[in-house]
Amino acid sequence: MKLLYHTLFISFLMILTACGGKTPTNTNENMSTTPPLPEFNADSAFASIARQCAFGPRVLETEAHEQCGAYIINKFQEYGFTVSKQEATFLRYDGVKMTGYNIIAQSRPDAAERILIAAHWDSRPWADNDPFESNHHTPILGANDGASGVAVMIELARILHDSLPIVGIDLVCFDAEDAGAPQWETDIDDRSDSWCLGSQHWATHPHATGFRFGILLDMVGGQGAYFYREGYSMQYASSVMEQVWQAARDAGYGSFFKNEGGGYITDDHLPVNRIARIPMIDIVPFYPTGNSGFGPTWHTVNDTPENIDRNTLKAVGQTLLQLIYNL
Ligand code: AHN
Ligand code: ZN
Repeated sequence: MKLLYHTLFISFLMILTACGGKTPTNTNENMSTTPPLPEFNADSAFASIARQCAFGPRVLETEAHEQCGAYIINKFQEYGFTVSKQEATFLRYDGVKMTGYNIIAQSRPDAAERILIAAHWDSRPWADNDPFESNHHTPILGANDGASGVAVMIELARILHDSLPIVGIDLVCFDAEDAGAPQWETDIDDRSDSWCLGSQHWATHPHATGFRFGILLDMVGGQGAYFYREGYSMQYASSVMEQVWQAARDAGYGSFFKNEGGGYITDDHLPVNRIARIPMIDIVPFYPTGNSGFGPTWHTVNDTPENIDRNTLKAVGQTLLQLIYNL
């Protein structure tokens, strides 16, 4: 008994020390604990990347695209999100009309205040940045370019389900981001509008109002990835960028997020900023050296699950949880 009291007393002293040595005046205030931040599971996110890629390249109007769409919808529904399909006809750079759909998953669909998190779910029909020209017309698996962002959102949905924030969270998978004019088409002067067709459609037909801000996830699973301050994100949503970079530091992943600029990227956040007027940043890697600014596997047949780095997924996913649970 004496030993127990002794131990309790030592414990009490340790708690006091942990509180900075201040004598507690209000037990409630001092004992109240913020619940620990849930852990983003990078293995689950990786498994989702593998699942999406197993269907094959997610090119519009293919069986793989359709099957993967069903998988994504199913997952969000399993985690209690309200899911809808936003169908559209897209006009590709070469004049070919293609049908597809954005996938919209909402928590608390009636909440007036909302956060938008998005990624594209289609994959590029051509590996036009592959070192081998013979691969240029091969569709890519897009493990990093497409599946990684969707996988992070699915893992977020799994976690959020257990403890829904008051603010509504809208996870939007944009279609038809990655069918922009291929590099071999050299006589197109303005190719920027040929990308991001699903987000262009969404920005003119948003499914909800009340968005405080948005975060786009693009290629968030690459090896050696660092996220720089992308130009349009700085231009349209610098305060969102500050919040996210701060959350990264708070979560212990600040080293992945650089303070230098990373160029201007035409991506799904651009129509959201310009047309829907929602301040949205792009978490997109920048590789200062190499065959592309987006890393060695970008738009090559090597954009496969084995070239994904779980540490990158974890850094981004844990940062998002840090942000969401401290809004
Ligand atoms: C451009 O290359 C102009 N934008 C890149 C957008 C993109 C493609 N993100 C993923 N794939
Ligand atoms: Zn791409």
